[in-house]
Amino acid sequence: MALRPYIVGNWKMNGLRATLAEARQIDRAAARYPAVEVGIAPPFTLVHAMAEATQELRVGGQDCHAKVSGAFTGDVSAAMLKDAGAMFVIVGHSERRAMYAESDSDVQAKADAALIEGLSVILCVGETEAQRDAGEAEAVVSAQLVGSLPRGEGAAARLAVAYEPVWAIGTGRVPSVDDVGAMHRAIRAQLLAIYGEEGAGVRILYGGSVNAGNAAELLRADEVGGALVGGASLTAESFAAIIHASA
Ligand code: G2H
Repeated sequence: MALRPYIVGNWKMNGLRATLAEARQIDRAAARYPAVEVGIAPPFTLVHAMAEATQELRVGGQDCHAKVSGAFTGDVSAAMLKDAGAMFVIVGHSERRAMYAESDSDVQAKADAALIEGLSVILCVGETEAQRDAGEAEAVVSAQLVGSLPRGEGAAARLAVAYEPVWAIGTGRVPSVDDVGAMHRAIRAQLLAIYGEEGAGVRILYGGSVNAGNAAELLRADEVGGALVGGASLTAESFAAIIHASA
């Protein structure tokens, strides 16, 4: 793995079960592994406090609105995330795409807005089980990349792509290492085609039921530059084990 591994916890809507106390412990664990970059995307309500309470962690948002401000009840802009202390934002997670009908162009607008505000971006892509069974996985992911990758000047330098097969999210099922490697190679080829040489520096994370038991094997797959971790990032013990496995 040529690039520094990037291990990011996506706490989803678990800001009561996972708390700042857990984040502080994860922060101490991250300090023991300087060769690994560690991030957590907590619910919005914890972003500021977590950024204040930790030293090593990159703190991020799980989504943002594409506009800077305005009458968008319930939404949070990239500028507001930045103001709260966030360093990155996840966009295009399949839960957002499915539950809130976010299109590729919506995701692209969010990624562009985040980059303009100085945040880094983790852009999620991934196929459903039906699409994989139909042999369409690579075509689906390719179309998502074409439609949602940010294209502004220097975008690749602050971008990571997370490959998260929808059928592996929260299910305990993971693709084979060969399948992960094949998809990550295809994503790399597309990044190079779109960004030229800069595409080589974009980390491609694997996400979907990563845990302390499977992390080391998944991280060895071709072109896997880290992991986006949901359930197993909610306790310091399991998340620290994943950080250890990536080091
Ligand atoms: C996939 C992942 C985190 P989990 O959504 O982005 O969640 O590890 O719980 O499958």
